[in-house]
Amino acid sequence: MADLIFYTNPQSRGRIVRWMLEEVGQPYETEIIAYDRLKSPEYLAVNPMGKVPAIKHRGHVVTECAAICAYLADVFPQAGLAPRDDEKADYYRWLFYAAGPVEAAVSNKAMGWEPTPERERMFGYGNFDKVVAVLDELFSFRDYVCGDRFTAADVYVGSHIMFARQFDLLPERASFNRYSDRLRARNAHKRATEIDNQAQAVSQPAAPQPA
Ligand SMILES: N[C@@H](CCC(=O)N[C@@H](CS)C(=O)NCC(=O)O)C(=O)O
Repeated sequence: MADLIFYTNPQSRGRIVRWMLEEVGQPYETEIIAYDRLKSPEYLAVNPMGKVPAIKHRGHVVTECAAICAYLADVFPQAGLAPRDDEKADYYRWLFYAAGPVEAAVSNKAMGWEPTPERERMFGYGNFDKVVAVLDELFSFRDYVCGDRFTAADVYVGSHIMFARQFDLLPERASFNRYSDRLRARNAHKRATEIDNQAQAVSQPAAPQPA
């Protein structure tokens, strides 16, 4: 069995972890889990949430994309994706900001729901417009989460911005476009996209055309 196993489905947030794995550049084995197998006893033994992605590294399971990105950056320091001491404040701050407020604000908005102004204080993200404005300001003044250097936090924060923009769940901003272009230009991002697109094509072959 490989040291590092990646459980994913190409049509999922697993794409975030695929990109991270390609950035890390260590060998890994992929197990594609079809959506109808996510709640099987075998997969629930890996992730009791029955969700992808997950990784198993030397027998230890890690779930949650943000945790997986941070874990891989830590255990493979040679990839240079973990933060230096002077980058840790930004790294953790924005990684958790994306996993908490951004994820909640975007998914609630996608469902057509927002807290009323009186209830905003109960929600970790306050309101969607505020979350967008804070992200926009962040990337208006820096190239990457930690300033001028790409880290694992960019894989996660950048994926949220790119996925949300792709489905029009975030408004267009020049800062988001510049940041996304910078990230899409990375070889590891291109490789990861290609691998997952191919896996998706295999799992969903085109319907036969009528004669
Ligand atoms: N908080 C998790 C979310 C994982 C998640 O929701 N995965 C979705 C696909 S994007 C899934 O497995 N859905 C299948 C299901 O819930 O049955 C993470 O960040 O990894």
